[in-house]
Formats: sequence, C-alpha cells, structure tokens
Amino acid sequence: MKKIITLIAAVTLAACSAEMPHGEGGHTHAGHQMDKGIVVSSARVLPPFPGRDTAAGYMSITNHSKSDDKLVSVTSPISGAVEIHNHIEEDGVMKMRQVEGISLKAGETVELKPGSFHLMMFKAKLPEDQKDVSLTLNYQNAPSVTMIVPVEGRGEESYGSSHEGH
Ligand SMILES: [Cu+2]
Repeated sequence: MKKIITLIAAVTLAACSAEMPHGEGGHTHAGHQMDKGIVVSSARVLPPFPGRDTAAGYMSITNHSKSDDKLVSVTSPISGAVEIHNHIEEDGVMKMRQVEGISLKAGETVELKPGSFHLMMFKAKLPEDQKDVSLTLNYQNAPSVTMIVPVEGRGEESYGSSHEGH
C-alpha cells in the first residue's frame, strides 16, 4: 500500500512539473486541480430486494486528468457502510470481493456495473418514496465529490434482477 502511494505521488509530481512552463496566471493550485478532472456519469442506485437491506451502486467514472487517481471510498447518508466490490473469476466461479479502491488511470473510463466493480450499501435506509440518494466519492488525489444519484426503478423502468446473486 505504501509503495502504491509513493508511486502515485511521483506521477503527480511529474505532471505538475510538466505544466510549469505554461506559467499561466493564477497558477496557485497543484497541477492536478487544473485538469478537467474526474467525471462520473450514468450513476444509479439499485434499491434492496424485498426483505433485504443491501443496495447497490453503479456508475461510469472517467479520469480526464493527466495523472492517475483512485477511488478510495464512498459514503452515503443512507448507509453506514458503503463498500467497493469487484467480481473476480476463480476456478470458473464468479466471486464477489471487497477491494481497497478502484484505480482510475489517466484518460481511461471504469464502469461500475453488474458482474464487475460495484458499490454495496449495507443496512441501507431507503424508504419506498425516496427517489434519489446522495453519494460522496473520495479520491486519492482529486477533491471529494458529492452527487445526487437516482434510485433505479423509481420513476423509470427497473432493470429488475440485474444485481441477482447477492
Ligand atoms: Cu457486491
């Protein structure tokens, strides 16, 4: 873990140095804050199945910045424990695993979707009439972002059993 942090720090430093020659006015922020940053799209929350209390979260994350970053944690007022998971194939069987975070390589898009990376929101408090959920995404380098995400199936057609198998 320490090794990874050092490596990313080195990459960020290199990106900052590369931007120095521009010498734009008001260049008081760190280099990575001057980029377009990280853009999240198609974010949605799948409510728990009847009798369950675990909600799932899906989205598409694009890192438009020049340096690699990482989604390290997610928080939400509806759940005291939001975990980042991945599905990994082991001996031909798909297994779900909690992961430390999701690497967001510069210029690349990562999809959180069924059968791949996803968010698990345990003990979710999501009343029937609640149509959206606040999610805060915490990155290793970029500033944290809080966004309002629609609850799937509430106000539009549901994908139904897309998170089956949990
Ligand atoms: Cu999961």
